[in-house]
Amino acid sequence: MDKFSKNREELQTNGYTLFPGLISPEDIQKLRESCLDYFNNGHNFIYYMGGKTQSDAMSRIPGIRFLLNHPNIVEVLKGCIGDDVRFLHHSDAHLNMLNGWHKDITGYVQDPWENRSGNESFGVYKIAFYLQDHIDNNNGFSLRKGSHARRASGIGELIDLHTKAGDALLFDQRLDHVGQEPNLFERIMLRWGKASDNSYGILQKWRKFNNVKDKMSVFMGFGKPNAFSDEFSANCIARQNRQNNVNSYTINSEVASKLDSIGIKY
Ligand SMILES: O=C(O)CCC(=O)C(=O)O
Repeated sequence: MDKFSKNREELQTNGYTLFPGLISPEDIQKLRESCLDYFNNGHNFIYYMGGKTQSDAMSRIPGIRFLLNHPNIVEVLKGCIGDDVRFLHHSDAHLNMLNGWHKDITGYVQDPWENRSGNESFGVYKIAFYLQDHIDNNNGFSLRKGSHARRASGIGELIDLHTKAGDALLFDQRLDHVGQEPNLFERIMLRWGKASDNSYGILQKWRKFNNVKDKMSVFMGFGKPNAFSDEFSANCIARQNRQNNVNSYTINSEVASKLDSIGIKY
């Protein structure tokens, strides 16, 4: 038994594990300020699902990079995934994004349940930080317990996590999950504004009118050093490049040096 035995067991059995208060209120404040400043003044984000999103966020938003070599986060990643955990070049920051139930792995790894030669076992994870409390609302993260172990969707006990700012959630990217689901009005607006940012302004007014707090989050992808992770990483980089409207990706030098400093390969 070690400090993370229970978390590894939960990750394997339930597909997720939670670390309450892993980062401090000061860290949350720094993340909130950096993300808000970026989304209010940055030019590279895209309008997506009623909100704003930035792919490859670690390269684009310098103020959030401290997460990469944050001692508590590094300890959790190494303790749960392994000392040889890899950064998979995947990071996203979101503001007020809506979405529906999905498995993140869909479209990134051809068959995440197959037994690969060499007995490689799947191990592609996300670590997620919600930058506000979700204790009294259902707009944070909901999931189907154990659904990472099944190809079919929609199976497993429904859990609404109700995280607090500062909690970290580590989950298997095969897990069925959802953030804030759009209601009928929001669905109509999303459909109407699909090809543009037309719906953004109206949806933000709608949030204010209904007293729904802003929602921000930061996600990073890490995995075991194997072919599943390589496949995920390559497809994720391609998706990020498409969203960022660039043809190629090179790891940001500060991102690389932070990872080098704590011995995480990429
Ligand atoms: O919007 C959220 O809170 C969840 C985001 C999500 O599901 C994702 O990035 O895959």
